[in-house]
Amino acid sequence: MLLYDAISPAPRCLRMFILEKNLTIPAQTIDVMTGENRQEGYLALNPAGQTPALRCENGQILSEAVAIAEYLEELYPQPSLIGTTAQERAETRMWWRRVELNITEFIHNAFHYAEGLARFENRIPVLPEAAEGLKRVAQDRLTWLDQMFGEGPWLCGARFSAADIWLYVWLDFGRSVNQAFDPTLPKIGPWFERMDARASAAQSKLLMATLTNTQK
Ligand SMILES: N[C@@H](CCC(=O)N[C@@H](CS)C(=O)NCC(=O)O)C(=O)O
Repeated sequence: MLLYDAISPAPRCLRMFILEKNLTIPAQTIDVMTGENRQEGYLALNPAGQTPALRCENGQILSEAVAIAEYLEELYPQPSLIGTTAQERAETRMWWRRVELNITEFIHNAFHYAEGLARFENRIPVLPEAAEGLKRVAQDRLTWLDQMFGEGPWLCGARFSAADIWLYVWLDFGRSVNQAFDPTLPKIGPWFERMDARASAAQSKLLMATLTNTQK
C-alpha cells in the first residue's frame, strides 16, 4: 500500500483517521503548492488530480478521502471509526454527510475562490464573487449543526467517529484561511477543544512519510 499524501486538509483528514486506527502506511508526498498533482506523472495515477490517493496492494489507485477511509475501515475494522453495526455505520455516515455537504465543501470552495484564488484560478473554474456568500453559508450550517448536536461528547454521542475527524480538520483549516468559526457555539466550541486535545490532532499536522520515517 502507498499513500499519496500532501500538506492540505483532505489528506490531513485521512492522516488523522489512519493515526486514530493505529495504522502505519508508507507515504509519498505530493507537492500541491507547486501543482505536482496536476502534472502528467500524478495524473497518470489519479486522473482527478487531487490528493489524497491510495495505491492498493493490487495496484489499483483509490481517491476521495472518504472512500479510502471506508476501504481502510473494512480492511482494519478495529478500532472502529465508522461503526460496528449497520445502525452505527448509518449514523456515522449521516453526520459525515451533514458535515461534508453543508460545511466543509463550502469552506473548501470559499478558500478556492478567495485566499487560494491565485493558486487555483489556473486549475479549476473559480467564482471569486461567491466566496463571501459561501463563507457565510458554512458558518450558518455550523450553527445548524451545533443545534442538532446531542449530549456528546462526539457527533455520534459516546462514539468517536470519522465524522468528528472531518469536521475538526476543516474547521482547523478554516481558522488559518480567514474562516474562523465562532468558538462560543455551545456544543461545537467545547467539542473543538476536545478534538484539539487528541494526540492525532497534533500528529496529523505532520506528513505521513515523516511519521513513517520516525517510527522506523
Ligand atoms: N473530495 C476530495 C477533495 C480532494 C482535494 O480537494 N484535495 C486537495 C487538497 S485538500 C488537493 O489535492 N488540492 C490541489 C488541487 O486541487 O490542485 C477528497 O475528499 O479527497
